[in-house]
Amino acid sequence: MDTAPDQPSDAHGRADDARLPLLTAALVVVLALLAALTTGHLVAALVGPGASPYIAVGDSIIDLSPSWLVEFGKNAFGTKNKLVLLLGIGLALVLLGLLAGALSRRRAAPGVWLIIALGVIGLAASLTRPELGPLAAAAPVVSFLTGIAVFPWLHRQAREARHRPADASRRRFIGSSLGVAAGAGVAGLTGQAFAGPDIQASRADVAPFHPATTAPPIPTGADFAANGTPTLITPNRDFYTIHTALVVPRVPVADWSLRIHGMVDSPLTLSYDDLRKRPLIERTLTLACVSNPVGGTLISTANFIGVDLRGLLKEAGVKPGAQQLYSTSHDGFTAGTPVDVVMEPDRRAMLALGMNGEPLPVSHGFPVRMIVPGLYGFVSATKWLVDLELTTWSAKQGYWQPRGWAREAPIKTQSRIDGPLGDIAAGDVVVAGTAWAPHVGIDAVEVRVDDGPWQRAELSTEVSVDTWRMWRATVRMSQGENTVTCRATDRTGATQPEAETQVAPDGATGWHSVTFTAR
Ligand SMILES: Nc1nc2c(c(=O)[nH]1)N[C@H]1C(S)=C(S)[C@@H](COP(=O)(O)O)O[C@H]1N2
Ligand SMILES: [Mo]
Repeated sequence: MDTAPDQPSDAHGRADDARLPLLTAALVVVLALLAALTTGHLVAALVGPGASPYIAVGDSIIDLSPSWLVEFGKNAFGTKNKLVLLLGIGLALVLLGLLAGALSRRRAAPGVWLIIALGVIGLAASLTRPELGPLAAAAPVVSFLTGIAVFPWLHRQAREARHRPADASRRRFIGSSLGVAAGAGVAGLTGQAFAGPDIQASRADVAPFHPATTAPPIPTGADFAANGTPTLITPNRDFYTIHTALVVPRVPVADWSLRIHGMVDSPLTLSYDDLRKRPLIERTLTLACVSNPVGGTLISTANFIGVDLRGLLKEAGVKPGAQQLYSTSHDGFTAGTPVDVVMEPDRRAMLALGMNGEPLPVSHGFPVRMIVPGLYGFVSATKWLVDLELTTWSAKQGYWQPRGWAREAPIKTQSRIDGPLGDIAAGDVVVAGTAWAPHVGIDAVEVRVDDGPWQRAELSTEVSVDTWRMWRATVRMSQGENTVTCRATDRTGATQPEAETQVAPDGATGWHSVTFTAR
């Protein structure tokens, strides 16, 4: 049989000979998608990493997901949830590729339609990302053009190879496929390597800081790290990290400015230098996440360097009636913070530029973030901060509020057991842990073994009411299982309630218990 390549299905209806094998057809679709996504990724390196169609679609899925799905993702996969999402999108694309391949064994049209549909989705995702300008459309457009060019081209070669299996057309198809795969690899890796501006250079440029007011040195006995607690100051690399962005925003100092506007007497636009020239202060502050379960580790402490937020807002002149300080990040995250809290004279809220002596790490909000002691991060700790608007509660909602989280969210008094780690022998055992009631202060921690009496723990030296506090106690453990429970009492005199609640809408309550097995 000798069928002309442009007339694959012969007059006798022997269509099977004319059809591409399923795997070949699917491979052609998947290769075209790969080429499309990687060239889009490469262009995104120039116009903004978030413009990469793959990333933009992932970010949009996060923002559009119902809150139960987001919670499920966090619970099921923890901090790996973003990786799972990206792999999930990849898997969905491969499955779509298989399907489109199955439909494109004879004609290229179904695959072309898939590429058009995905192109529209990628373009819509990039255009609706708050952090991306119109230029960002270049990434999905190039992506689409690559896909729409590569697919019919490879498809035609596959068909030709199918009809003249032994000749050069087969080698040509294999060569082209390998070429597309290699080109995609180079484009993807180059895009990854050169994504965005050199943010580490920008960080290095602004270091070091010379705060006019440094934080008091950490007193000895401020933690019980030897007994298993964290150190009072969390090293930057260990500081917990939470954000909705799939790709951490890279905002060089030169491109950064902050607008303070809305219900103010004189709106301000500040450059990084404007902030830096103000008297820099250093404060030791504990930051906690509302999603921290009882016993969880989404809490850390650092020496933040920056400017006093209250002072800045007083300069702008907050008008009466302003209820919330609505902060917006470069990537479109928003948070609403009560104005009366931020303006409390002793609240010590700040715009942080530095963290533990260095410029903010990129993942913690470089160049500038907000910190309000005593409030959960989702209503106060906006990273990559670019806009502060004084407004009313009814005018706007922060990112998490319509997703089932509270409007106002002071950090709840909590305590947790950290140690001992490792093997335990029956007898006297030192149990140690961490307690916190940021901006209120911890007055007591009690522990008990099983249903035994509560016993007062020793507290670490207090650094300030704005930092966590460690505790330790020697308890008697018997051979076998011992369930240790702890509870804290804060400076208002309130003891943590035993009743356990979920993290949503405004933070978990309940006592932390750990069962230790003693030899
Ligand atoms: N831009 C931006 N800022 C953000 C968030 C975010 O998703 N995007 N998450 C908030 C939440 S929920 C918390 S708990 C803190 C965490 O700050 P960290 O990552 O420095 O620990 O950042 C806050 N600021
Ligand atoms: Mo959070």
